[in-house]
Amino acid sequence: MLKIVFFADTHLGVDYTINPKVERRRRGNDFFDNYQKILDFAVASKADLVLHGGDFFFRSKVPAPIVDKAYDMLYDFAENDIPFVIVPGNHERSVLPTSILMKHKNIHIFDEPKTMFFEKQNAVIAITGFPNIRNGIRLQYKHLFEQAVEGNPDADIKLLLMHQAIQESQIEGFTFRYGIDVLPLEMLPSDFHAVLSGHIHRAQIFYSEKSGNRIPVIYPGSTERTSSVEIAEEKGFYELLFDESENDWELKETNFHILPTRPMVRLEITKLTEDERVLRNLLEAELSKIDQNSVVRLRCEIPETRKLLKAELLRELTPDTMTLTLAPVYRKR
Ligand SMILES: [Mn+2]
Repeated sequence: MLKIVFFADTHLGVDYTINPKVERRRRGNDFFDNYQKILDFAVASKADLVLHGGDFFFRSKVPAPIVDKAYDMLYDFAENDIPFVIVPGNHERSVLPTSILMKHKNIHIFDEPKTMFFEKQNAVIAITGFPNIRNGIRLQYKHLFEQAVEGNPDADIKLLLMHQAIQESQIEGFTFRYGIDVLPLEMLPSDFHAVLSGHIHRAQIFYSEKSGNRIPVIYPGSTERTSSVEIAEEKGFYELLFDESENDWELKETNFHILPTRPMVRLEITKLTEDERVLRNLLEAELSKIDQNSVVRLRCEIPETRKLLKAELLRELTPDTMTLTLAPVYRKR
C-alpha cells in the first residue's frame, strides 16, 4: 500500500494575536493544532507523501511570527524524509511567503505549472499542478495543463493538484456549476488517478466520468471552520491508499479522518431593552446553556439593545473557555 495524506485550507493565522492586549480565548491555536495533528498523523502512519491544496495561510501578507511558526513546524516535519508538496491558494495570492526554511529538500512548492515526480514503494508518482488562478480558470486551464504536463514521461500514479472551484463542488446551500471561475468537469484529464483540490471548505468527493473512466475529484475541505457557513461541517483530511494489482496502480481507499473542532454556535438576541441588567441576565443565561468551549457568533439587530453590547460587557460575560464575536448589523432598518 502506498499512502498519501491530503489536506488543504489550513488558513494559519486566523485569530492569532502575537501580543494580545486583552486576555481571552482565541481561535488561532486551534488552527495550528489541527495542522500539527495532520503532520503528526503522516509521520506516525508512515505516509509516503503529503499534499497540501493551498490556502496554507489566512491571507497574503502574513505577520512574520506566524510565517515562522508555520514554517518551523513544517521544517520539523520535513526532517522525517516525507515529501511535502503544496500548491499556493487564493489567500496567499498564489505565492507563499519566502523563507530559508522552505528551501528544505523535502518541501516542494508549485510556483508555476509543472509536474513533480516522486518514487515511492516501486511506484513513480507524478503530481501535476499549478498555483491558484483567481480569474477565469475556465479560459486558462487548457493552456496551464498543457504547460504543466509538457514532455513528461508516463508514471504509475498520476494526480492533479490545484486550488480551484470545480463544477459540482458544493458548499452549504450552493453547488458550483457554470461561470468563468468554475472549472468544467469535462476539461479534467481522463487518465489520472484522482483530481485533488483545495478552495472549497466542505470535504467532499464526486466523480468525473470521461472516456469510460471514473475519476474521483477530492476536496478535503478546511481543517477548521473559517466561517459560520461551515457550522454543520466536520473538518478533517484524507488518507489516500493506492495498491498495485497486475502492474496497475489503483486508488483503493479514501479515508476521511475527522479532526477535533470546537462547536460553533449562532446566538441571536431579539429582545428590545435599554436596561443593561436585563441584557446581562439574558446573555448570561444563553451562554450557560451551550457548550462552554463554543465559538459563538452573537447577532443582535435591535438598535436599542445592541447599543448596550459594548466590548467590555461582552468580555465580562463570556466564559474564559469560549470565543465570542459580535456579528455586524445585517438587516437594513
Ligand atoms: Mn480557503
